Amino acid sequence: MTKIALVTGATSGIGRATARILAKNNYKIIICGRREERLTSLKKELSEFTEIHTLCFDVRDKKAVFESIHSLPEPFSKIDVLINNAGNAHGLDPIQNGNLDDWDAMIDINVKGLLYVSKAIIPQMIERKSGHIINIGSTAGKEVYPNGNVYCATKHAVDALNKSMKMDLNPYGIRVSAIHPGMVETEFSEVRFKGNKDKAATVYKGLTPLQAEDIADIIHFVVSRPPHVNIFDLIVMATAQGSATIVNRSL
Ligand code: NDP
Ligand code: 8X3
Repeated sequence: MTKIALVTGATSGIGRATARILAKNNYKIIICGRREERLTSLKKELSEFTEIHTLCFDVRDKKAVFESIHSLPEPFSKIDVLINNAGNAHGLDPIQNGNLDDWDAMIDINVKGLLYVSKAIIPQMIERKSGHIINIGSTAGKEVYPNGNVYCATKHAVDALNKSMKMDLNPYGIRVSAIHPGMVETEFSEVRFKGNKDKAATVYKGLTPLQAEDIADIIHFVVSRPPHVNIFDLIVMATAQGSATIVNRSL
């Protein structure tokens, strides 16, 4: 039977690559993000493979999150797979120089946004006693690095929420998985450095980083295991990366 997946942050990077792979693998997909024109063009691209529904909302906007998800038309209303992917880093400053707006953005998007979307969808999964939640964490949720402070804290929170969801949703047979990527070349660093493309490019200079498609492939693998198999916690790094701070720029 065709499954329905909802992907947050589908307008770019890992989320968009995930929507693409799931579309080619018989999922109906609800693609979410704030950039409506990108949602429209992705819908156009993927409609040759599957049915696509777009939801344009900011995950920080509690009301918009619940109204959007509760407004889903019947063919899309029963969500089998939720991919909590929307998120970004904003800034890379020592804690003493941190920008309060950056802190708010990261906490509101990466943690509270993930919680709002989950809260809007979990009740229907509980009712059906089935479902799968994929939380996109980060190696920054497993270790910290200089100047990573608040971003790392938000991804540690995602790691904790993933573990909590696994326990709390266990009685209902809902699968819960976290995927923690290392360096993936997406728009992530452009967002972190506020549109400075040159600075963003230096992050990946001289190494072969992960691509969004590498993570999307893994997400597809995780969601396509048989129902009794729950991959729970997965760290994925480029071969060139030894830790958050150790990168081999000759690979
Ligand atoms: P991108 O910047 O390419 O994509 C981020 C996505 O999140 C966009 O689709 C964006 O959509 C969406 N998003 C951001 N803010 C909001 C918001 N307020 N409301 C709704 N959607 C939002 O980055 P990645 O693909 O790399 O990031 C995806 C996830 O992967 C994030 O959670 C990130 O922390 C995580 N990650 C990334 C790594 C990397 O090195 N790239 C490594 C480890 C984890 P829009 O702007 O249209 O709203
Ligand atoms: C994104 C990867 O190394 O910038 O989560 O934290 S990193």
